[in-house]
Amino acid sequence: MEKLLEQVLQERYHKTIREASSQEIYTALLLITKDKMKHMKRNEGKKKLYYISAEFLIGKLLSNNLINLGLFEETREVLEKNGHHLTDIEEIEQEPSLGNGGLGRLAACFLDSIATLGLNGDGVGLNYHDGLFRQTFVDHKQKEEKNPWITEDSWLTRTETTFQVPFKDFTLTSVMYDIEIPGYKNNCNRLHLFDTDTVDESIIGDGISFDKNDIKKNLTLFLYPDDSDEAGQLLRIYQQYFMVSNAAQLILKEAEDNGYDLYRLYDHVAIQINDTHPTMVIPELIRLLMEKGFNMDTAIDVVRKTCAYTNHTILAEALEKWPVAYLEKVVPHLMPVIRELDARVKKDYSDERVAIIDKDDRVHMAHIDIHYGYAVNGVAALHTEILKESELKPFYDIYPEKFNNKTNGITFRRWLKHCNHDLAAYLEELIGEEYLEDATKLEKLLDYKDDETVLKKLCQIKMHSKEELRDYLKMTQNVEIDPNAIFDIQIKRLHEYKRQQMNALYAIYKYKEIKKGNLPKRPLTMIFGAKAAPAYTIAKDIIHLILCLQELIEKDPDVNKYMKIVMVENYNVTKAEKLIPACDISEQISLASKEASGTGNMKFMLNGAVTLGTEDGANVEIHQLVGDENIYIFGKRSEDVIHLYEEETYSAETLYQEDEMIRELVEFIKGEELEAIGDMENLERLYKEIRSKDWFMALLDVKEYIETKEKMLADYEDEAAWSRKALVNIAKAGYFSADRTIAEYNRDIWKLS
Ligand code: NBG
Repeated sequence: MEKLLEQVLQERYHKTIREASSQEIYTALLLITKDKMKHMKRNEGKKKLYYISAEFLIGKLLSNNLINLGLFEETREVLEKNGHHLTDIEEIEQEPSLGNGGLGRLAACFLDSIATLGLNGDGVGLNYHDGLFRQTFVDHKQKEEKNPWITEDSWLTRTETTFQVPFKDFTLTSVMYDIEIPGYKNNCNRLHLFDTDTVDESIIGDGISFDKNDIKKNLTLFLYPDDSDEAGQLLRIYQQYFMVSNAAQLILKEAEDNGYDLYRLYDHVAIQINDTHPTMVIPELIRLLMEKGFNMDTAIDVVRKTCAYTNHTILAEALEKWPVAYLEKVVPHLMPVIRELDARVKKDYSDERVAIIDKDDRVHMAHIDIHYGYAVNGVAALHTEILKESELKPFYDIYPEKFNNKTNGITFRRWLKHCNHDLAAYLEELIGEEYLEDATKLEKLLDYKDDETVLKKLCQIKMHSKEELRDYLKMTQNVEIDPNAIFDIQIKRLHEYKRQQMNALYAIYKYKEIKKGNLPKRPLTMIFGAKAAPAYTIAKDIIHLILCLQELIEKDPDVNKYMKIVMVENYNVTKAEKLIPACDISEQISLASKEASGTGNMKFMLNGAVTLGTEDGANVEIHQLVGDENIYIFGKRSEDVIHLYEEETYSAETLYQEDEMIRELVEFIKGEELEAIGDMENLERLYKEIRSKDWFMALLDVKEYIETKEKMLADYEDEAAWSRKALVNIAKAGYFSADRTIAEYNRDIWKLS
């Protein structure tokens, strides 16, 4: 590495390693790594997976690529020797802004594991120039800015591959960009990101506003553009069709180039449809096969044996239903196929709930996937059960054999080895490096459960990570946090079902207690990180509440010694990598039944945080693995919650009226303390929402939540016992390796060699 780096820096900048700037070193390392990957062996096999996803939240790539290529340590040493730090070089890289939350990050972890397991599989998505958005806080409110991330030298490689994508009124020429995905000590796969040269970033005006009707110029500007009006919904359909038409054309081209028999496409191709965004790949493939001479029956049969669907949520709002009229406006050539798919379903099944086109003339995308794919999976055991027993029950009754569970996972290369260098190094010292390839080996750590030296050392490592986070937050946001405080962290998209508002009610409780003189033994630092969808008013009101509480507490000398709130700006993968190793308490407090899986919960556990959570998503499996001793569970169970929805008996107002403590907490939202800081319009709207609606039942669980958190804070004081909990969590995290998840997908669904 040293020679190469010297050489590239000389050629490009006429500088030595010592003389070069961080930017120059970053560029040189990028070029070197890219070139190495270009010449690496590809994963091959007679069958190939195409993982199609609207999001790939890949995070920064330099260090992870170096790790997977086995060059990380060496590079670090070379840099140190020459007066540089790899962490400074990492700062230069722009994080690709190609995802939103768990679903996108999962896709990225999966790409890493697919390559690591030596499987022949590529990702297919879109190259959004300005990503989701960059979040800033102005006057205690979220503001959205564009988030350009593509720099002159980047991980993207423009390829020669291009397709014609037909829409009703025009045809677009696509360009395929590739990002290399190296496996850990293994061959490379690729992520294909489609784009078009006509896109024009100069049409973006204030914030993230732009002309939604100018499709040629706006198509790949943003991920999830606002769809609260018709133009926005049409744009989403344009994006989705552009993504899947390119995918379908690429798949057929590669199959034909390999000389495969398209009538047996399913022997050579598996397509994973990641949530409903790529659903139109099904009618598009059918259409393209028919253009090649297939009859409808055969085309449907072949496609059905090729496509599999993953469901990531039971929230109705996220299950896409496009009006027929909109599809007619964008992709009229798909409608005959969709109508035929619908007619076949209606002929066989009279149950309206399984129809593709409903009586309001809307196309249910998930229904296409389930009828015309060969596998349907949920993302955690509980989630899959809920799909089978309630949300998708009518489908499960028809196709029990299609349903299966694939509990999510995370890549330990990024979420331990890279983000928590000290812990990874110590684990290596104790149990070797094997766990990076076989994560179940982490259980060897249990041998040290009662070893005082090990428990002490784990505490020291945590303390060091907390100090690093302190320095990082000082540098990036100019806030001061105290590493001796307990770090309680909730980082995830802002959504009422995730119940950040319940955590805010806890903050109010704590504030009031401290004001009353009930002082905690140790200070508490509550850290939040969350973006709210730009059109999701209540979510933005919750951010406003948290930011107001942050200031109230900060400015109150009676309180600020004992507690602190920090809302991290523009929460993203890079920030997660700094926050997770430093966490003591992992907040996983969604309303039971609503969080399909969660993957942050797994990352925290792996880094030795203890979960405070409901029996929801993968928390259930974490609980089973670590046992009652090593997790703090509270709140109503999913059966009870589902029952409450069915019976429509939940009343926030009753809880408010009947419980004085709840009433005081809720009243505080529009009380005089916050009035002095915040905007009453936002605070009152949120107050009303929680008091009279509370759709995700924060008031149902808030008291048990407060009690459980208080218990946890008390337990933290027994250092050895707490450290043992952390150790057990780390040791049991092996099950949540994405390598395990991917091995299961392959065994049960893809069947690649
Ligand atoms: C999210 C779920 C999470 C889950 C991820 C990955 C969507 C639509 N769903 O619980 O909310 O962990 O998917 O499966 O983003």
